[in-house]
Amino acid sequence: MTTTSSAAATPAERTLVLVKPDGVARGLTGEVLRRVEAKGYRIVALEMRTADDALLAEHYAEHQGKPFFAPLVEFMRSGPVVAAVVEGGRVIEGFRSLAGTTEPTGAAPGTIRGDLGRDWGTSVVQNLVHGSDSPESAAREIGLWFPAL
Ligand code: IDP
Repeated sequence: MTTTSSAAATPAERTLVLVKPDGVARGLTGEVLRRVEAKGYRIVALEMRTADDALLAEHYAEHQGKPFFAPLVEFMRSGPVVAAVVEGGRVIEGFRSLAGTTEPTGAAPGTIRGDLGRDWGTSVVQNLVHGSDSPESAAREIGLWFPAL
């Protein structure tokens, strides 16, 4: 397989990554971004901010009506998050592999959630990071968090 032909290269895509309030509070922002960059992805936008209810209601629109929706929004606005737009070939799937499964207890060692997360006994799963789950979600979420992009 040749890697020199640009015509054969996987087209770059973009995803929205959030270091959630638990990740920021634990000082893990650098570790998360280090893993993103070490994998070969490129950070094309980066911002620390505290999200408000309106942004979070839109961001988590698919979870409205679920029992964990209110605690999830409360958790997500409890402190600053670091939002990043990350670019690379198949980065949507790739970042979700780096993150590991939703529940940190069962997440594979080697993943962000598997290595660094645990069950804190809270009503919402505190799992350090968010990554968009599809090209449609990525486009929608990047538009919400970085409207100027
Ligand atoms: P993901 O972040 O792994 O893509 P989603 O199913 O999109 O997981 O859920 C969004 C977030 O909502 C999770 O990361 C987690 O913080 C929280 N969450 C998901 N399912 C539950 C649950 O059953 N109880 C409490 N919190 C949950």
